[in-house]
Amino acid sequence: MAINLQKGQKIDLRKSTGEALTNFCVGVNWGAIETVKSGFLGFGSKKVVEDVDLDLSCVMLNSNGDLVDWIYSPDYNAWLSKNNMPLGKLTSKDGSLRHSGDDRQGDVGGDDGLDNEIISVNLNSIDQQVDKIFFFLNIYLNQGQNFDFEQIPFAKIRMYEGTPTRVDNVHSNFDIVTDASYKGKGALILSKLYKKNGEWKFDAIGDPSDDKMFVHTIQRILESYK
Ligand SMILES: [Ca+2]
Ligand SMILES: [Ca+2]
Repeated sequence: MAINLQKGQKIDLRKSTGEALTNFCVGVNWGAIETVKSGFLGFGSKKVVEDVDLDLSCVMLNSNGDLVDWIYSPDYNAWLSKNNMPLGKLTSKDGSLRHSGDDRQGDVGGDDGLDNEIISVNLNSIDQQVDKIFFFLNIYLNQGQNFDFEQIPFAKIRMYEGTPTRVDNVHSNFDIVTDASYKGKGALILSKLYKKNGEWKFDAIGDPSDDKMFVHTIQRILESYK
């Protein structure tokens, strides 16, 4: 049975058999914004779909809270390079974390049951000095996107065994409720994997913020969450 996580809940990474969960996917599933625009006197009503481009990223920190490695979109590399910041990439240096690639729309016509962006994790090959991994989600900075997390119909994070296109066994689900408290918020610190007494554990965070760009979310994590 999959565990349904509440905000702030901490869990062990163990399968129902008791064995450690070491190879899994961290996936985020979300929907596009669909509204019905009514025409003159009710004639010509039509459904309007607004694409929702969210970006799943993560940072890997050592026990002092210093940045060791990261996964975030290479789409910003021209800007990052101009500002002397580390360039985006979709695989960690140790090969233990791999991003499935950019989804720029979200599900149209309701939840399709598959995750839109996924980071595959192999805890056995993570660089020894990594102590915490934070996962976070940002609304892609684009002039065409003028919405916040309150308007997105659903957003969920889960951990499961399988691949980005095949779900074998769901370990845990974390429904991020997009309610009024998410108004104006463009970023979400989702969760962290962390080592305690040599064993990896998971913490469902779910904190929204009004960061305009993922670099601000990274800064927030380094300052307040390490
Ligand atoms: Ca995206
Ligand atoms: Ca989906």
